[in-house]
Amino acid sequence: MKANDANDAIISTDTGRSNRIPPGQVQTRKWPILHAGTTPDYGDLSGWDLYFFGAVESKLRLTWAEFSKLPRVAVFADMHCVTRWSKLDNTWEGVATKELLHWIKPNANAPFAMIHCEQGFTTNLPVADLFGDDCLLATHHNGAPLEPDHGYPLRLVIPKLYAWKSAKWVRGIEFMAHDQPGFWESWENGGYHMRGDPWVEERFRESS
Ligand SMILES: Nc1nc2c(c(=O)[nH]1)N[C@H]1C(S)=C(S)[C@@H](COP(=O)(O)O)O[C@H]1N2
Ligand SMILES: [Mo]
Repeated sequence: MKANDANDAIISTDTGRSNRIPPGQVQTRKWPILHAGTTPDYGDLSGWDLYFFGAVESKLRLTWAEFSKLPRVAVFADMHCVTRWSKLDNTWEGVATKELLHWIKPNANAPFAMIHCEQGFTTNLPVADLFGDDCLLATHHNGAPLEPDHGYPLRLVIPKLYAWKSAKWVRGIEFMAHDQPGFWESWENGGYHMRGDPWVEERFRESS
């Protein structure tokens, strides 16, 4: 899978702003690595799959070979971590989350999703945000395959929400009628926001 397999048109939404640094954030030139737990060690990807389940018309399990055949996009986007760094000018390549709607049909009464990753990491977000025009399941960053620490072989990228929603090492997407906290959203792990819009500083959940 070569970097230039992506469509020529690069999708970009938030980068058209005159100020690209959200309130309370500081620009970083480096690319920090941030996650709970350890970096999964993948051998070959023959046992890898991506599972769509929960409130969907029919469940779907894609192998790596099947996922690799899906049409690809490129997205130019900024990345904002709730710990206050922002990394601008990222070009991601992979499969648009919207592309998956050709294959799965989430129930209309299930407006929330839970992303499931290696080692039990989870994060929740609204389905409307998951299928945003600039959202993708990314395999490449700035022309190179993702480094293991940054999510190889596959990470979610949701540019319009804080980066903890951009889950690394994704293995499943669950559709839910009711919102549930994921890992960082749970009270034990900080009580981060159920949505997480950086432009209005949705950093933490309301504690009531
Ligand atoms: N599986 C997994 N994905 C994760 C996390 C994590 O703990 N586990 N942390 C999130 C957080 S808090 C941030 S800021 C970004 C950081 O991505 P990076 O390490 O590629 O910079 O990954 C997100 N994705
Ligand atoms: Mo983060």
